[in-house]
Amino acid sequence: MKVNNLTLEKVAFRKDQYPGMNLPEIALAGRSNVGKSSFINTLINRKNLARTSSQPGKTRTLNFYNIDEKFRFVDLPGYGYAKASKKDRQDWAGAINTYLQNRSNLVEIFLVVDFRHDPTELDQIMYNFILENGFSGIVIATKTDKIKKSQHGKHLKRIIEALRIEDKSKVIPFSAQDKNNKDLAWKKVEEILNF
Ligand SMILES: Nc1nc2c(ncn2[C@@H]2O[C@H](COP(=O)(O)OP(=O)(O)O)[C@@H](O)[C@H]2O)c(=O)[nH]1
Ligand SMILES: [Mg+2]
Repeated sequence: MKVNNLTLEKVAFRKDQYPGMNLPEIALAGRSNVGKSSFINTLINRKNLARTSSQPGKTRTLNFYNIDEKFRFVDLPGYGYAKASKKDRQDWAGAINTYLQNRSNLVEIFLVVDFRHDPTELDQIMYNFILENGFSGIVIATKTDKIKKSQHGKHLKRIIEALRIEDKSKVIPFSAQDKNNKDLAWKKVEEILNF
């Protein structure tokens, strides 16, 4: 898909700050620092529209990116930040729940995991939560550039097993660094949006 115009349409702390439900939305969930913002930047060919950070735990907001007035990527707050307090975790769960329960235009949630490591317990919980909410469960396994090609098969298999994924085509190994599978990721997006 060719993208002409994109904006960070809204940064929302609360429900009353969400944009209208006039466009379909694809949300990105995952551990903080896993590469959610980088995934968005790569797909839309921007260096840093979606703010990336080497400091984990930074994004506390829901960021709505408007792509050509056709759809939105929604960068959800990350989880699993080691220094998160109990209140942080409650705030996080509240923010995610509020979004999910109030968004009839949400068409899919991509779970972003780290290709290098086995999915964490929180990844597994999030994945089940995504499936329970009726989404198909697309997984973006990012940072493949950090692993030797000869080891890719092994890492992919471990992710599929840990998340108990039946349909292998649901996992997209990805890299924001070398753009591995950028086209495939776009294809998925277009498929989901019926473009
Ligand atoms: N090598 C490599 N680094 C990445 C990749 N994706 C993200 N990063 C780095 O990981 C860090 C966190 O990325 P970010 O997109 O901010 O993660 P977020 O918290 O999930 O939004 C940043 O330093 C990125 O440059 C990737 O595919 N390959
Ligand atoms: Mg981010």
